[in-house]
Amino acid sequence: MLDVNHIRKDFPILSRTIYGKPLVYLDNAATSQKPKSVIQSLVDYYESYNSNIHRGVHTLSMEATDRHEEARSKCTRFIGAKEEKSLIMVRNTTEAINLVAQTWGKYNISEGDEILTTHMEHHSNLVPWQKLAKQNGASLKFIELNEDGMLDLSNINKLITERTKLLALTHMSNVLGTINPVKELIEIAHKMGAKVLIDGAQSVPHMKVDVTDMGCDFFAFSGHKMLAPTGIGVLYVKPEILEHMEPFLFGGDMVSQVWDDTATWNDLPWKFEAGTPNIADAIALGVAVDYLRDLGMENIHLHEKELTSYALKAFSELEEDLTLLGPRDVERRGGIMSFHTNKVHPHDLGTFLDHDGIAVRTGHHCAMPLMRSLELPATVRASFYLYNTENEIDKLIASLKSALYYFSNGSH
Ligand code: C6P
Repeated sequence: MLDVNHIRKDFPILSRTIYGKPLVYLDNAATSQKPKSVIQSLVDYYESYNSNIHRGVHTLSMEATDRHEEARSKCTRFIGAKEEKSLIMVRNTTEAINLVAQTWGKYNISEGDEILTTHMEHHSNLVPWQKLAKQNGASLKFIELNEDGMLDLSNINKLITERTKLLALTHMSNVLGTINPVKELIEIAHKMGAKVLIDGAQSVPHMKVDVTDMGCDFFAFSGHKMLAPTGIGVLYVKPEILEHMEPFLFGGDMVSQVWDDTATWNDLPWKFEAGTPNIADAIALGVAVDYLRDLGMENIHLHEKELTSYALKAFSELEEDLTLLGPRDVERRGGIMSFHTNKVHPHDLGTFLDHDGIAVRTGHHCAMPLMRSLELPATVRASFYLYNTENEIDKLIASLKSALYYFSNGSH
């Protein structure tokens, strides 16, 4: 089990107050807070060994190169990949998915082909495929959702056909919290000869992920949702696919030999890392991975499951006024609670909560097609992480109760 009181001391921001109240940070699906060790690793880099990597023979450059590549190794082990060279350091999940669309996708998806996705995707796992489909004359198909916010797989064998070249699927929904049966779907897709991309932005920070066991072809995630800084993320590609992929961006560091009119490419994975990378943040991602591994992903997942069960029960008290989205079964969902009420606009509710020190996200959560299918303009979303407590959920519920009272009766 996690010693949450102890853990909270590692996160300086958690001792902040907002409007004189202790911060209750429940916007972890947007970005997580950072522990001291991660923040200190940035200071250490800039104070002690700041330099460019893969270029210098001097000590600073070699130290920075070693630490950068060590971060890649840590991420490789963390997601159960077999080889370091199958991990490309990118800015975030969005860039990772665009890379796949404009390299593998550009050359492997053609006129008449189909890309299968779902109606619970973040725009990052939809818009790049829309663009590619238009570019190459392919079409998009969607797996619909059932009433509980889970994928309706009743007709999956009809949806995945020999025309399907790619299944692009989120591991965990950033709106509904739904955890999708990715392994099962990967098996079905592979039987039909389709490749599978998993958007792991919301899963990697919260549960043990093993891309080898899962069997996916592409897997993307962002550092900033898992204790690391913004601006660093990872794309995993199965080595046998990566070997045959064309580069994404062109320039320094991704080349081997350059002549006036042509060039050859660097070894993997650097072939996909053009220009000076985000060195400090990559190293800090390695430190974030250390922090998560030390706590144990199983323990983190268990803690969040307990918080989710607690929250589901607490929300059931407000059932008459608030509608909660997503599955009720904690085995099928993570700690993301989206809700709405016809009494208050989500933005007003979010502002009210903020005045009680509670940070939540309001809006469409970059999932407009999902919102449209639910016929909702927006929701309020509270999302948990390893440092959250049941007491903070109590505060959320108390604040929601007073908001509902305030907006119905006009006083606090
Ligand atoms: N979702 C949220 O508040 P980036 O922005 O590239 O780091 O991550 C994009 C992304 C992709 N997939 C899923 C499932 C996501 O949740 C996100 C980011 C944040 O829900 C910011 S919009």
